[in-house]
Amino acid sequence: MMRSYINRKGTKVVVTEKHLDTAIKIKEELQKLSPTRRTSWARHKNMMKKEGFLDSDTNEAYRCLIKSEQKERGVLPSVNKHADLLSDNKLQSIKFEIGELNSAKLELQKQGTSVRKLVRDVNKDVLFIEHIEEALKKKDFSKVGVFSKYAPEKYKEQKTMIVCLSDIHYGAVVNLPDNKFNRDICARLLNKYADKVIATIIKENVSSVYVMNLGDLIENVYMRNQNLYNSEETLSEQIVNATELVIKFLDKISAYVKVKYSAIAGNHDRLQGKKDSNLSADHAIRVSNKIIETYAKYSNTQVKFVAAEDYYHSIDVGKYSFCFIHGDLNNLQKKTLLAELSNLHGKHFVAVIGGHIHHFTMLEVGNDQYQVTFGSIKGIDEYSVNIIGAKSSRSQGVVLIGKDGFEIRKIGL
Ligand SMILES: [Mn+2]
Repeated sequence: MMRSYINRKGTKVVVTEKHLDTAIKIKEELQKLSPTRRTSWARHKNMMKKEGFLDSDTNEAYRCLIKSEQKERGVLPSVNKHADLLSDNKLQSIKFEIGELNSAKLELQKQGTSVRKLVRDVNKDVLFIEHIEEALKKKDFSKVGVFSKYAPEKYKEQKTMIVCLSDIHYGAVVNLPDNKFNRDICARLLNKYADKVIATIIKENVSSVYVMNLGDLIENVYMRNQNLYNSEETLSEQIVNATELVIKFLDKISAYVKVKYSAIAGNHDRLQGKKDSNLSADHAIRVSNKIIETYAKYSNTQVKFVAAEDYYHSIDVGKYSFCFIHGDLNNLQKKTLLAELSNLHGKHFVAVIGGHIHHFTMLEVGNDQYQVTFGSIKGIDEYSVNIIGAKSSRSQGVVLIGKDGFEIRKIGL
């Protein structure tokens, strides 16, 4: 069937199948470049021209035609199909657009700045919230784990465990000989971590778990210019989908013990890349926390959400106080940090625990007092290899607390 639309002059314009193919692909590519998946139709028309289609338009009738055609075709093309189209040189205009983004550093920075400005504007925009709502509608939070799989032994000392989640970087794509990472691998690793946590719960007779998220939940698409090319999904999708993985993680553990959850923000969670220009509380964790809080409130889960400050949290277990930070705003290798944070918050911390540097370190800075960094879920990336020159294994970490002591433990993944 030939498809057509009415142009501005009131003339009926018949378009070919090939026109529609190309128009849809270009629309999708443009949407990928936009944080709210909006299409710039003026740009679309220009790119269509470059592809040799002079009969496209920017008016409502044309936009409706493309939209209905997309709907009719049902499925949105996969990422692979996009890649095919690009590698087959089928869409020169898209290659040109991306090439333009890639080519000059100056141009890139200019693009980056305008993208960041857009993000800032968009954050205040109701569209961002709509997009989150849209992404959330597809989720099913009604299936909640059953709290019956395990009972701690009564005659043994029952322990508490703080389970840290750090530097998940959901949405990052890494393809190095030493490390592969994407959303599927991310989901598998979190599942594996949950299994290890459950094994520890049973082995150590743990009766309650506090899951502490140390930040960098998402990779973010606006951190560094390169992130445009090494990440998948839009910002809002990353937040929603990463949060869903956290909920699955909490859900799985909460089938064994009661679970509390708190989260603080890392540098990658900032909705504006540069730390000095970012509003102090404008971060992905705020959105993610709201989702988890709502989930905990309205489902009959054993998970309890506990609000933390944006960049700091403390947990008291028995006589011990633990301090949590992401690690980008403080230097965890500086031996006076624990004392400084204790002073600042008026608590005698036995340990300050962070992430950020993506590998496990433990520094004893006093009598049984520690400064600790736990590793990442993401593992090494091009950035850490080329720029920082650091390599490290994937790991997370837990703190086991009993009556007479605590143990900080690295969990390899
Ligand atoms: Mn990180």
